Formats: sequence, structure tokens, C-alpha cells
Amino acid sequence: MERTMISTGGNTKRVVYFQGGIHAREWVSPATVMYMTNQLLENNGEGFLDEFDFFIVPSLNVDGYEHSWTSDRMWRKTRSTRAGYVCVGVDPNRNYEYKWNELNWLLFRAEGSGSSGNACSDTFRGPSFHSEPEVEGTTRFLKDLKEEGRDIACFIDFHSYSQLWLSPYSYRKLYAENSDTQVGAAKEACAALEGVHGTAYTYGPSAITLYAADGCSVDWGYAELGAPYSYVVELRDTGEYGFVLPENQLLATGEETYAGLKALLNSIKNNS
Ligand code: 0X9
Ligand code: ZN
Repeated sequence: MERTMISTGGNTKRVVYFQGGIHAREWVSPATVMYMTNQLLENNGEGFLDEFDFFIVPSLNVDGYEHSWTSDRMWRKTRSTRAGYVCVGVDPNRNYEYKWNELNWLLFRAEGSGSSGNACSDTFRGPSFHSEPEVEGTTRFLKDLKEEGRDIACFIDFHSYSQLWLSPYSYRKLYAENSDTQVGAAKEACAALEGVHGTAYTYGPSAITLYAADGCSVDWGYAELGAPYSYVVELRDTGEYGFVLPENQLLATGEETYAGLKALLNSIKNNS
């Protein structure tokens, strides 16, 4: 797994972290994260480097991504194998520690709340939280930054598809304590995004806007890591091509998402 840092040095600036490719088949995600990384590098951080250090993981689920190129275009999960499991892989976006399998324990059942205990399910949560090295490695790195005293401003996990900019909570239909602030910044991001090519986005708290799912990155970023702005973004499209978005839409997706990111960061800057 590769990680990029964009910084002018020192270790006092607030941290902006984003990742792509947690789900293998969502190919527009790593492409968009790479596009935005390149834009930041070519444009000297767009004036954000006095305020923020960027940490970027463009392709979190690298083994799954490769599998989606070579064997199964619709592969979603990691490629981990375990003795006693018939099926391969864990859904890394059900594998985060925060509220992992929480509701299921309470309700005394194996299913429910948007993650599965069945290893053959596409939403298999794994045998334990952070069982997947991709999740363990990226969360450990961010926790270490926090323990070094860094202020984590923002965490974003880019997916596809549905054109949504979602904030916590994901595990239940609950509002985050600072939901108005997070949704307000998402609204500005979506307005800027739409301004580029007219692509319409919906924004709001994750479970309320979409569906409940526990062990998701967006809840971990907010509630465990402590980023006051945490999002899961579903990129293009709304279902016409779905995961198999044509190549000729990648650049436009990068351009509009980058405009959204910049608006979000300006909103974060102005709110503190
Ligand atoms: O289910 C997911 O992990 C995400 N959707 S995807 O189609 N990319 O797999 C959405 C996660 C957002 N969280 C909730 N909706 N609760
Ligand atoms: Zn996804």
C-alpha cells in the first residue's frame, strides 16, 4: 500500500487525510484520488499548505483492486484467506473498530445493521475488527499521528457510486454531535462540485440519508480518530453505468470532485 504526504515540513499543521479504493470494483475512486493528489502537487497545495498537511492513500485495497482487473470485475472485498473459511475476503468498510458488530451483539443475532457474519457475504465484517492489514495499517498510522499530538481536521473515504457526500453516523440513524457543521461543509462541497459539470450530489448523515452499516470508516474517522469533519463520498454515477463507469468520465469526475474538496477545505479553514 502506498501513502503520499504533501507538506511544507514541520509537524504542527492540521492533518487532512483521504483514501480511495477501499472497495475493489469502484475504479473511479483511486483514479479520482490520484487526480486530486496530482493537482495538489502541481498547484503547490492550492494555498492550503500553511494550514494543512495532506496524507493520501489512493488505493487502500490493492489486492482486491488487482483481482478486479484480472479475474472478477465486480470484486468488492479484500483477498484475505483464513483456515476454516470457505470464501475469500472481508468487506474492509465493515471492518473498522468503532461499533464493529455492535448492534448485532445487542440483538443477539448474526445478521442485521448492514454487516454480515457470513464469510461468503459481500459485507462480511471479518472475524474481528481491524483483522484486515489494509485497515489495521491505515488506522494505526492515523492513530500514531494523533498520539504524536497532531490535530486531525478531516478524514474522507472515496467510493462509488451514487453521488453522495455523507457524514456520520453510519451505524445507526443518529446525528453526530456537530452534524450541522459537518453537513454544512458537505453542502458547500457539493455546490462547488455541481458548479463544474452540473453533477448533482445529495449530502447528509450517512444512515439517515442512505442506510445503516456498522464498522464503517466514516464513523471511525469521526468517533475514534476524532476528526471533526469525516465523510464517505460516493462518486459518479447514479446507476446508468454504476461501478463500470466509462473511462471518458474519469477526468470530469476528478475535476468536479477536486472543486468539492477545495470548497470543503475552505469551509473547514473558515470554521476554526
Ligand atoms: O456500503 C458501503 O460501504 C458504502 N457504499 S458502497 O456502494 N460504496 O459499498 C456506503 C457506506 C456509507 N455508510 C452508510 N450508508 N451507512
Ligand atoms: Zn464502496
